Amino acid sequence: MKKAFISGITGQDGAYLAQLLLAKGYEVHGGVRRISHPFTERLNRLGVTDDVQLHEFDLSEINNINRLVRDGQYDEFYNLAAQSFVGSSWDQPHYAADVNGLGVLRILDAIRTFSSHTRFYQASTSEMFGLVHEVPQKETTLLHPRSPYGVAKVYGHYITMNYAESFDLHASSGILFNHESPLRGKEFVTRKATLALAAIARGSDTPLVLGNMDARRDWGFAGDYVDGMWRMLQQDKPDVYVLSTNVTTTIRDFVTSAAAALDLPLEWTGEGVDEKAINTKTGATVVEVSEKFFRPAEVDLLIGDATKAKEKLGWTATMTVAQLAELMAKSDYDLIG
Ligand code: NDP
Ligand code: GDR
Repeated sequence: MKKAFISGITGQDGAYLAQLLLAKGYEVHGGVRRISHPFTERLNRLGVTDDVQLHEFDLSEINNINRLVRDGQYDEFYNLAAQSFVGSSWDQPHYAADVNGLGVLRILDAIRTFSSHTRFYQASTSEMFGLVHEVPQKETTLLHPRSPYGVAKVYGHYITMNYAESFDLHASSGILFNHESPLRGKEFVTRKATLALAAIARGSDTPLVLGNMDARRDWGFAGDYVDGMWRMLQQDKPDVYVLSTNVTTTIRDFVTSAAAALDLPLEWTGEGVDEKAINTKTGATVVEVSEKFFRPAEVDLLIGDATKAKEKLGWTATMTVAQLAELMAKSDYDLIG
């Protein structure tokens, strides 16, 4: 039986990956932070809480990481933990650098020192591409991050490659484009939208208030992406792979699809902060725009080229963005009811 450790097991991807590895017969361990309220909500929703072994873990705590890696002697270590909300990284840039950057080094150094057979996966991100230098973006595209989050993740990405090259570790980095699900954090734009739209469909008259509607993202389903992570660690050699759907969509179009799935037909008027969406059946305002949700620097366009993952890993995304919007909107409708 293989033994895996998932940092960030309480997060969206951690929960789906735990479910996938359990189904493959792994012994699954995960890292959790001690907090003052229950932290297994997502694992509970997938029905796997009792099947995983949880350990106290924090990316900023080097001795804790050393002990876990030394004592665990894991076959695979998936580093999914991070300060993952881009918006917060301007408020807490030092924390983002420490956790998302140096935190990766702490794990790699522990593996190098105490458990060099452990295969390592680093959760890198399309946010590293930032300013658009090439379309679509692939493994070799110039990195130009636009947030403290993205800058810290670039360090994590390169230190993973460096430890693989320097110390012959099986350490791979997945550059994953946005992936969502009914378990997505409520502050991210897709889930924020589906929760608010579901409430409106259930009778609420509080509009959804968003920021930049013109940004474009390449959105896939999280369940597909954790399968890609696992495939990376089954290869003979470590490497870098992009996972994406190769389709890009504006925030506005995602919201329109999610609203349509809840029988809320939208008509958009105005521009910038004056833009809004009206329900064409009732005339009620469903979406408004506020300066408050714009970012100091924006990533305008993300669209990935996952050809390498398809050829080498046999991986492709299975869900379209319209299917994803519908899945999330209907799930939140049921959740609220
Ligand atoms: P989530 O925000 O859902 O989960 C983040 C996880 O990290 C949580 O389990 C959280 O724990 C944990 N965490 C945060 N800070 C620390 C810390 N200091 N020490 C230990 N654990 C910590 O993120 P996702 O599941 O969506 O993403 C997983 C990873 O993939 C992240 O690294 C993210 O940056 C990256 N990524 C995500 C993409 C996406 O579209 N989802 C795309 C590309 C990369 P707690 O529950 O206690 O807060
Ligand atoms: P992102 O996801 O920054 O791409 O990072 P998020 O959903 O937060 O933003 C996507 C885009 O939507 C615009 N936007 C808003 N975003 C939020 N959160 N709230 C709003 O009200 C709003 N209005 C417009 C943003 O400006 C942005 O352009 C996610 C995270 O999962 C990262 O951890 C991961 O690395 C990347 O995806 C790939």
